Amino acid sequence: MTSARDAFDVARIRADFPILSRRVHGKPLVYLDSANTSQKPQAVIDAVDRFYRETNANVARAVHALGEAATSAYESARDKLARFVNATTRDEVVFTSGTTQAINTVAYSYVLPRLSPGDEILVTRMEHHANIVPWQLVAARTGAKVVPAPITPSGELIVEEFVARLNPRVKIAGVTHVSNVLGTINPIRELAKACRARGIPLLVDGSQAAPHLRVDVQALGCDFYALTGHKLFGPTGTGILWARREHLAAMPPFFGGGEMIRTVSFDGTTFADAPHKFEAGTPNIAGFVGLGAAIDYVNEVGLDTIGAVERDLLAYATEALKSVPGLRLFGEAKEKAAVLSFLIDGVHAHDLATLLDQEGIAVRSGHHCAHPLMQFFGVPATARASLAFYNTRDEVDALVAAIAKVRKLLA
Ligand code: C6P
Repeated sequence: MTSARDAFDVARIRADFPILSRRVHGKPLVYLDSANTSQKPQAVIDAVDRFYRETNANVARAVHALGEAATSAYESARDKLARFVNATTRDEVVFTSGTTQAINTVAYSYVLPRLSPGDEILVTRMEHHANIVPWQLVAARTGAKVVPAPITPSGELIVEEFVARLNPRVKIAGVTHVSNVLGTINPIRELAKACRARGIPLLVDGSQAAPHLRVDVQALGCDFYALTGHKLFGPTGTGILWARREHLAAMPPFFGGGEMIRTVSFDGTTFADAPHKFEAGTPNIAGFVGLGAAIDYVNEVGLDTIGAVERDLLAYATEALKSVPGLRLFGEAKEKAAVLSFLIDGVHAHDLATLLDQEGIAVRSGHHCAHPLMQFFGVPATARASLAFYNTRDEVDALVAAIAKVRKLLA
């Protein structure tokens, strides 16, 4: 019997992504930076293009034909995202500009009113700044503090240590589903269960999980789930905050303006129900139409297939990189997504990335918006290759060959 992976036709998939056939510095592009932002299939580009050519109008405020068509296209993206994360209802899906806005919404609207001096917000040492800094900002206003749970040298969260820190002062916990630097997949169900048993809400940063894993917020048992559309093969400036209905109902709006109100007078304003009370102003309508198309595309390829293809690529790339002399790999969790951070002895990550770029290979170098994690490993930066289902073993080979070239030059 052929497996989903064997039946996978990567050439056909790659043909769906026009940018993958371009050349960079005269070489075929090898795009290994999908954790930063993913490339977009033609179906997404077409959906955005078609929206502007045929349907463009503002949403939720015009009764004319275009206004209704635009509203229906925009709201149908909400239905798709609600199904994608298995929300209980579509009203649990708040459109945001990305994960960053989603987490800030929870920080200011849910957590800030609940914080007192001495309270704590529990995160982990592997969080992206988007899941640290918003908490620090609200903590600074209230005399609360942000506490990190430790990780192992192989990049796994120490679950017992996380659970041990869930004391009554903790008003929320925030954990990344998948680390953008290490690829570690955190045991969200287990963490959610521990949080729930103590009445502590859990926010999950799903930025790096949603493009690779099946997300089921009900099965995960978390309270908030944030994701970003541009890593999910959709347009930039899109994302969602999923939250349990009861939380959204209890949260005051964070941003005020048009289309989030019920009535406004100088004596006071009443607000629309969730999710609209969190969506002030004209949203990124075409972006969400494009994100809806991206969800259709991902569903068509199938997350199980994507998972199988990427697991295979990760195993291949891990072995290949480990064979490079002087290469240090960061993040060897048992449960891991296709993200490989590394350093080569004697070579700065930025020099490595710059020279790889000359070979047409796009990797990211730097701190990856994870300073505390860099501090943990005692390095200022790493190089990072992040893979998607449109990558190939040949591209991994090209990376390894280019690293060998750089080593000869610099190490
Ligand atoms: N990580 C990376 O190269 P926004 O910018 O809001 O779409 O996503 C922020 C964000 C939040 N959490 C995690 C785990 C992330 O990885 C990111 C974005 C990119 O790793 C850019 S720093």
